[in-house]
Amino acid sequence: AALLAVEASAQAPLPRFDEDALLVDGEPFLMLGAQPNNSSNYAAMLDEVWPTVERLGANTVLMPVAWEQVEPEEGRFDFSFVDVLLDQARARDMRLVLLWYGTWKNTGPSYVPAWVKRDTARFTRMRKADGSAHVVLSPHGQATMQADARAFAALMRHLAQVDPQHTVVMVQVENESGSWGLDRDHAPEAQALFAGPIPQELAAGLGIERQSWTGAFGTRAAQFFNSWYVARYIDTVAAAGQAQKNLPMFVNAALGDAFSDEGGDVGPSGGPNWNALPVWRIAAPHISAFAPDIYSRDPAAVVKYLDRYAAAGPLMVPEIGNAAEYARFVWPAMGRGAVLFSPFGIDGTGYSNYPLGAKQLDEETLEAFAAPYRLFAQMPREWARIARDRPLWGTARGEDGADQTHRMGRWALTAQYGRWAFGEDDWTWIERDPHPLADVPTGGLVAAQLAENVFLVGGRNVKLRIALAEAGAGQQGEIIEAQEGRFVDGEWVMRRRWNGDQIDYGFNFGAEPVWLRIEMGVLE
Ligand code: N0T
Repeated sequence: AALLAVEASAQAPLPRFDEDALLVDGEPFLMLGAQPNNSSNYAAMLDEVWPTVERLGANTVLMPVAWEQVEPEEGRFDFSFVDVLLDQARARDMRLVLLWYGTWKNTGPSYVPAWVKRDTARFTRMRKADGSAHVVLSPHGQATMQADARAFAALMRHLAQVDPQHTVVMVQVENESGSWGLDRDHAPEAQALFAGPIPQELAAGLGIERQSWTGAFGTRAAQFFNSWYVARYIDTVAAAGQAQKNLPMFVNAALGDAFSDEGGDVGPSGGPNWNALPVWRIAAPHISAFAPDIYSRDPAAVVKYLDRYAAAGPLMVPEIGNAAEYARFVWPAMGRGAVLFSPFGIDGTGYSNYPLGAKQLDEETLEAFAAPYRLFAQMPREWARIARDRPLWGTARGEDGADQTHRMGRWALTAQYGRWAFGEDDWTWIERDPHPLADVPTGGLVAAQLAENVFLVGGRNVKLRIALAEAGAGQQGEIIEAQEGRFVDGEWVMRRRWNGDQIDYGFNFGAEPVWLRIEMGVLE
């Protein structure tokens, strides 16, 4: 029997993308992620990781594995941390996404082994225009690329041997690649490439004539030149890993301005910022997803980032600030079919990356993320299937807290924030205190249209109204019924009906998120 079990698990299908859905064990899967702080990737730290991850209710941990830790001396590999991590994750029924900290970590080489840092002749750094060194390793460094690819392939070979059940479902290759503070390498070899034409593959992929970099890209020439070579390099590393174990791989982006690249605020030059994705997609065919690291607290910018990255393939948010106000962005992310959402800095080490995230990861902050996670954790696979198959809408409270309306078929759905459950705004005959959340950046909902008149809605700290988008003469929308419940194995299971006060003034979602299945009708 034990042998049979091993054989069965050895045949577990590889995680893979099917269109924009992530299949794990052959079925759509939603990663409710938690990313610990940068230096928690040691066995001695894991006791300070799991309690916080579990408080969040995550089902997937995004954990760094650093080149320096797995290849401390050239050619000698040590995967003992990976083994401990796998054991402890399995004991908690947790999936893993490994983050390969190699050549680029927030662009810099901080996580490469000391033998790489010291040998600047073999492992070349970028050069500024005056010839001086920039700290970032050059994407033109063939020796660096081969060494990084070899180490990464060794990691993936190890996973092929020790993880037949695919506890590790995805791998992030490098971290926030590109270069801050320098647009491209100016070493002689790079100068020569930049003086030459763009690669034929790039011209063909973009459907343009082969021409000079500046002819093709104007003011973005240096950025896209760097993007091409960084992406080709990372694709080589990813391919070397996939030859050992063919897991889906992704890259993450330190983001520039959400709305425009005109001003040159594009994040680190060469990284997978949204404006460089057309170049990245051609250069890096082994990368399945391009993922935004979100540290903007401006809801309009967050939604813009989500739209841009959702348009470029499967949407994944491997990092978002861990302050409470970011938690509401889980709703617009899920409403765009996200397969991963993960706040950054989830552990009990006490480290805070404020002003990016929370000053302190206190109970109230954790609860802001844990509450929506409890909702999706009721049916992560059911939700992932619905998200793949049905029209969706997801929204979070904006800066001004104004109502938001979205049309789904014949229906207009409106989200309202900071309202008392009972009564209408224009009631003047009774006094009311302002709602305690009137000015608090919380609240949001996600809706899936299951059938023309049937919606599945989940939300928190939000009131939902549904009305006919265009009511004909004498027509009005009517609630046929609203059931709280969840899907189990594709079947809806009701817990209770909502009626009376619970729906007379909109569907009121409070602090504890629930799923509602709402059927509307037309009264005429
Ligand atoms: C993130 C995290 C971690 C001009 C920061 C964000 C993580 C990395 N970097 O805590 O280091 O490993 O991916 C960079 C945000 C830069 C904002 C600069 C605005």
